[in-house]
Amino acid sequence: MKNVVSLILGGGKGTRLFPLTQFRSKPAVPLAGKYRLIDIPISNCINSELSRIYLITQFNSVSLHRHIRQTYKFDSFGGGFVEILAAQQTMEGTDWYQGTADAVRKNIRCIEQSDIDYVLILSGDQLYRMDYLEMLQTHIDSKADVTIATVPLSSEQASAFGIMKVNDAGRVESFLEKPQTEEELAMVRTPSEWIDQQGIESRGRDCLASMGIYLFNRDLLVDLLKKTDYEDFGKEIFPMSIRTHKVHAHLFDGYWEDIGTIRSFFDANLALTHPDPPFDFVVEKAPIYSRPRFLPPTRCEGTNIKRSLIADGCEIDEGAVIENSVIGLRCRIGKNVTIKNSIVMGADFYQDQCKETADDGLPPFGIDEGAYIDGAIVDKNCRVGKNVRIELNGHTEQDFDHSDVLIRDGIIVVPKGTVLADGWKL
Ligand code: ADQ
Ligand code: ADP
Repeated sequence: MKNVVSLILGGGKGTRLFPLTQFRSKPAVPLAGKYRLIDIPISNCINSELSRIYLITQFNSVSLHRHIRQTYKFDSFGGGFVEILAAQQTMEGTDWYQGTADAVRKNIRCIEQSDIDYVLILSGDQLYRMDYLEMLQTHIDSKADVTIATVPLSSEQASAFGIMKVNDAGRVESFLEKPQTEEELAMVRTPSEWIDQQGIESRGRDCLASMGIYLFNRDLLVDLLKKTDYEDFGKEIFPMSIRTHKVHAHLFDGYWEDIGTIRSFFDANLALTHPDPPFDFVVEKAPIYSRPRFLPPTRCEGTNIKRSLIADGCEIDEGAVIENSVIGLRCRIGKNVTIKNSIVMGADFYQDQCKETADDGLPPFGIDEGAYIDGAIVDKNCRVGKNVRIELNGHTEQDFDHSDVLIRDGIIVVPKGTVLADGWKL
């Protein structure tokens, strides 16, 4: 589909994912032990035969740039590409992106090329599998100017999303970004009978949430961005354009998770360890791509592993117990270590291949003998010493605001590169 160009918005600050976003942008946050969040929308594009992809970034984007450069190389015959558009000073302006629409406006030249009819706008921080060609079909069939992908949610969940009300034909009649009160919500509810009539079981859900996935007719998008100074799609462009243009909804009822907070990130990762996970990486015709790293298989020595994902290149020693956890790349786990209900992201390199850290007297990279970890996210390149105990034990967020280790949304987070000496306890 050469007349569709995809723009992935990867430039949000990611403050609610702090400290995972302290040194990296949100789309570069590791997922499921060996992927990064950005692999999801890019793989969905490739699997939907959309291979002209721009990625808009602005914060901490070094590791994101490296990942994209090393992963997504298309052959020179198909015309596909993944190109990064970082915020930069130009002759026309020196501002950073002020919001999602502003980010697209500042890169408008990319979509003004003559052979583009449609622009697909995506978020860089969501976990879902979607065939965007089905959305394009809805868009063409309904002769829409803009189509918004939408998922049914209950009223309790609605305040975190853009909510829209549609008419019988699926045209959006009202749109409110993150309605906070019952009065606001009442203006944008869609009768659950309408959802049932579309062949999707409403199960009491009567709110249609925007998934942050938009398909625009190119000329309209260019026009809207040039003639207004609106900065945000949800807050400004949609509430305004539903009056003047044909905005349609494309209903989606698969698994879709916005990974915007530490809690949603933690829950989405651990859900992948279930025998019947809500998001399945194993779909032969629509794989999720990532960087080929050519790492050796993981070696386990008398380890007890239950309901867990173990990525490539790990070494796990005798007596270790791993339950309901995600263990990332190149992770070294010592003797008699226990890891439960946790995400351990692994390491960017093997310690013995790095001169600076090979013999510096600190605990080795990974999790050393006898350590106990329950309910935590241990970011990359951490060095957890012997018999360290990382567990909540009744502690709250405030108790540890100034410590090396933080508590966010009830989850312990050990930031990237933290060293915890032998015997350390929370
Ligand atoms: P939010 O997720 O709150 O709601 P936003 O913070 O604008 O919206 O983020 C959307 C995407 O744009 C993210 O991938 C983010 O990284 C990126 N982004 C944010 N600011 C940016 C900027 N200045 N420059 C470049 N990229 C930027 C949105 C919609 C809701 C919808 C939810 C669904 O506004 O209507 O329901 O997504 O998750
Ligand atoms: P991955 O995709 O496996 O997560 P990255 O491409 O993000 O890894 O690489 C992570 C970082 O680790 C890069 O900055 C890379 O240069 C660095 N790195 C890799 N090997 C070594 C090494 N032996 N010593 C120090 N840094 C290394």
